Amino acid sequence: MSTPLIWFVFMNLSILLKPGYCTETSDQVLSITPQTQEQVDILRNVSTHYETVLWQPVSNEYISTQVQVHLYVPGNSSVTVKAILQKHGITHKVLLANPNVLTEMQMKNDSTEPRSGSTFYERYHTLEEIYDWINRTAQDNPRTVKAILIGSSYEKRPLYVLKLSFNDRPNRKAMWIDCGIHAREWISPAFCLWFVHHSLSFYQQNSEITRILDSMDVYVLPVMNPDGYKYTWTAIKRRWWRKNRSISKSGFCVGVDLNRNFDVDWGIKGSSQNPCEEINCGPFPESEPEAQAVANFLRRHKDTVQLYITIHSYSQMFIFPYSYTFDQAENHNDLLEMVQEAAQRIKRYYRNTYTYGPGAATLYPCSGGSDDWAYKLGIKYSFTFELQDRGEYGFLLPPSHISGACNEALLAVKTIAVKVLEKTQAPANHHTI
Ligand code: 0X9
Ligand code: ZN
Repeated sequence: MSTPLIWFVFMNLSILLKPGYCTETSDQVLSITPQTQEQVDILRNVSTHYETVLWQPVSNEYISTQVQVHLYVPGNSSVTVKAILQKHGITHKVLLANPNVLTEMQMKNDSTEPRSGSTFYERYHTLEEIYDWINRTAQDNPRTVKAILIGSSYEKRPLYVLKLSFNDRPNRKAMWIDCGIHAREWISPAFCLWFVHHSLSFYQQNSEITRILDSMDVYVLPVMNPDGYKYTWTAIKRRWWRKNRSISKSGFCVGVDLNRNFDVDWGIKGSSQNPCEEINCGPFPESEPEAQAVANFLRRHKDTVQLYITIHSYSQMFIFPYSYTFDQAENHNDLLEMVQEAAQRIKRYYRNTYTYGPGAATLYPCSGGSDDWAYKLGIKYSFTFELQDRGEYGFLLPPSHISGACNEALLAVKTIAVKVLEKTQAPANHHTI
């Protein structure tokens, strides 16, 4: 070999061997749509036997033909996983080529960076920051906001609900919004903060929020799963945690899916008794202190709470009961009309698409969810919102998208709450002589 050729080979080798050069070794999120039952089986196998995380669907039992799967593949499994896919003719797209960069972007709290231009509500916050915000919000608004301690988490963190109450008319009705059941869905707590901020800033400025707050108290639980949320902030590889952090009896696995732990058809569909699984329903209904605290509070307030909304992500969907059965809810048409109107307004104002319908038929059949439980408790207007996006960034929605995602969801909450008022408020009292 001539000297220049040796140099050429050597120099290129040194580039190739540089750490991080080879994209095959970085973490990625793949999008795969299985075409046949054989491909479904292979994907199920890959997601259980290799170090991967299913972003969507949440559990491999929901993988089926023609349904998009979003699979997080860490760098060290990348070559093997892609080889298996290729061997079986399963094509994939790279959804996110560098999720770690996006994760860091979400964690970067550039409040000290004045040029960032984003407000407090346009950033994601650590659990400690959210607790501080809860305290500050209650302290700064003593006449309208109260922080109510409704219980504590498995790791003994407090569960605070903010009660927004703008007048003290007798027989006031109420609505409830909870966020952060699932730890990795960071846009959800961000929405609860956004909603409270909007309520406090636009009462008597925006007609819809004014009408709502004049007629209802609002209970907001910003983080239902504080232990899980905290955990997702502690290391990049923990960013995908979904459940709470309770240790199973065998001590072998951690975490119960709080949205499978409610006492409605508990443990039957779309859930697992295996504590190692993402959709573990726990040892018995309301076994988890977080679910029990919410259930106890709602049981105590069931005569006033008329509207229940629980905030999740991602996929842009408005879901209503039932998820545990394909039976139609008794007020199905009212619920459908409400979400349809919310989706139409979002389309009109923000040009974004939300799908909607009863959970079992629209998403998947599933027992133990908080929406069905609240509905069966008697809260006849009960919804699960799945916020942005539809998989472009998934759980890694950049901070610059928070305002868009939250404004859409806010419009939906207001649309539905106003409709609930129209359906439930007694018509003006005409005095007869
Ligand atoms: O599976 C869930 O808990 C929710 N989807 S998520 O991707 N955020 O995990 C949907 C819940 C819908 N309602 C019920 N299953 N009851
Ligand atoms: Zn969720």
